[in-house]
Amino acid sequence: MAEQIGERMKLLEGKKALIFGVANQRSIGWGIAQQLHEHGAEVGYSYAMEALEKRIYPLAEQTNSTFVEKCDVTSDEEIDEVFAKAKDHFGQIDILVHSVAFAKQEDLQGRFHLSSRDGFALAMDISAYSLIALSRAALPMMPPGSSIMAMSYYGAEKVVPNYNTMAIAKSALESVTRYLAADLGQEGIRVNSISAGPIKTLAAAGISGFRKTLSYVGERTPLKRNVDQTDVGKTALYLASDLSSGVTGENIYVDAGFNIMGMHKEDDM
Ligand code: NAD
Ligand code: 0WE
Repeated sequence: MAEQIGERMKLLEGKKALIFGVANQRSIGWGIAQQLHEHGAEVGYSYAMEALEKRIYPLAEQTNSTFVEKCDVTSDEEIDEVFAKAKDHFGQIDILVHSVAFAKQEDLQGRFHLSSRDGFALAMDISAYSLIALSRAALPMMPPGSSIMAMSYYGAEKVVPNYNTMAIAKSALESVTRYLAADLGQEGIRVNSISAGPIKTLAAAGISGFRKTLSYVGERTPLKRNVDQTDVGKTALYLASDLSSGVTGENIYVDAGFNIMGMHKEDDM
């Protein structure tokens, strides 16, 4: 199908995208990168730690990308640097993808009331505040019609056991999305989030009982399956493109319909 898309029909021809949060070939950010690239966008990558650099280069090559730069989103200096380099390389940014989250291992399990102050602050900084910081840095380079997007999860809205501190950070992220959408609308910039169903990635691998979560959810979605990086990538393509020109401040579920269910006929009562 992709081969049949003529140059003329490509949705993102001439667009420049900068993606934060590709760690490896399983990353949701990589699923997004592939869709954006397939539809003609030029893609740049930013990674958190030196250790990830060698993993990203071969991926970047697959999308003909030469922009791969380190940026720990907790550092204002590193954010300024990566956007200065992006300005030199791309001139402008039409698409900004935030696919970054972190909470301490101990904040993703156990009793919620034991959540620590510093763990809460760290998760909020990396997973929610960073969307504000990256958007501010990108703003001078973003022409009208540009699109910003972030990745969220159902735990932001309903209680998911063990998601704990990360859930509060995702609630904040979704709220940040709305406030940025309201503020940046005057520049013609749209800001949305995608709430993805559980997907086996590096971040998910670090979570005890994640396989159980996957099978539980997969049996209970209307589509009777889990979603994958390509499902998310295709909605990201819609949000990045002019197809979503009238959509901002939204949270779009890409979860095979899990969030609409109130009870599950699979459960014993
Ligand atoms: P991933 O591990 O591939 O991606 C997470 C990324 O966050 C990594 O690239 C990591 O380097 C980056 N990161 C962490 N701390 C950072 C920092 N200080 N500075 C810069 N980058 C930093 O896992 P993923 O599942 O692809 O996660 C991507 C996004 O999708 C996250 O926001 C996650 O919460 C969200 N999400 C994941 C799932 C899932 O089930 N996998 C579901 C819904 C939403
Ligand atoms: O957002 C996430 C997870 C993000 C994440 C993952 C890790 C693991 C390694 C953030 N920080 C860390 N810190 C680490 O040290 N998801 C949506 C995936 C996820 O995480 C869960 C889930 C699901 C789904 C945690 C508990 C319950 C369900």
